Amino acid sequence: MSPEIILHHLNASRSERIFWLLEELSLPYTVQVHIRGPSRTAPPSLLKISPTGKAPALILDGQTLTESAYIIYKLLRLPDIQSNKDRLDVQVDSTDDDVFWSHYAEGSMMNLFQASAIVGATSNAWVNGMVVGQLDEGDKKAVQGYSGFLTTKYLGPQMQNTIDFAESAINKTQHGWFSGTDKPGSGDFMMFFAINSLLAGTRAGAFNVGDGLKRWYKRVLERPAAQKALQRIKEEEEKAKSKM
Ligand SMILES: N[C@@H](CCC(=O)N[C@@H](CS)C(=O)NCC(=O)O)C(=O)O
Repeated sequence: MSPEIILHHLNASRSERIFWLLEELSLPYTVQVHIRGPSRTAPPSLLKISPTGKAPALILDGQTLTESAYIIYKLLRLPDIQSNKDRLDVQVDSTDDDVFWSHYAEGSMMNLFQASAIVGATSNAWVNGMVVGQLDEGDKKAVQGYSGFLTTKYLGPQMQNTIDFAESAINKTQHGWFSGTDKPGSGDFMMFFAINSLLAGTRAGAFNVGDGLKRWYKRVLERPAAQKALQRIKEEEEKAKSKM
């Protein structure tokens, strides 16, 4: 019997990773969408579900799971998945490469990506008078100058380095998956969010993404499970927005 799964999703978030994996595993799931507020943070409804107030959160047979890498680990450890692992087109048992790329995705890429997004959003809010009231022109220039320095001179080059490192690594793989095998594994699911944002999301065109990562992304999007995942995200978000 399939476990009962509820995925708590925040629009434009790391939950994308979990949609893709759930579709690959053909596990039925329901979705609860939480829509970001004007400040781009999660609404209080997510904090009622998840102790961290962050997405994704997954309720698996009544147990609340957070941290996307842990959610992926728990889904891949489900007894039905373990007993079917040879028939699935997913690297179910994590390889060393999967573990490496899962850590890299969050610990090296996303921490810089997120820092840059936060600097961008908060400096705009300051300049627009939403934090300490209206600023005079000199203060606006100072906020813009410092945030511009942080995003373009400090965080930007480091973000580009993380992309270049992933590019060089994917080009060295035999099969073109971060798992190092001929199937996508936890490392691939974890890397999906950053690469999707670089090629089709909020960061599209902002960084130099090489052909190796573009090929990886194309291979992901050719998979029926990834297509179903993106379609489901779109439909669930539209349904939630229409009820607001
Ligand atoms: N390391 C966590 C990060 C979770 C996280 O930061 N999620 C973001 C969305 S991508 C979030 O919920 N942001 C809303 C907020 O911070 O208010 C994971 O991989 O699940």
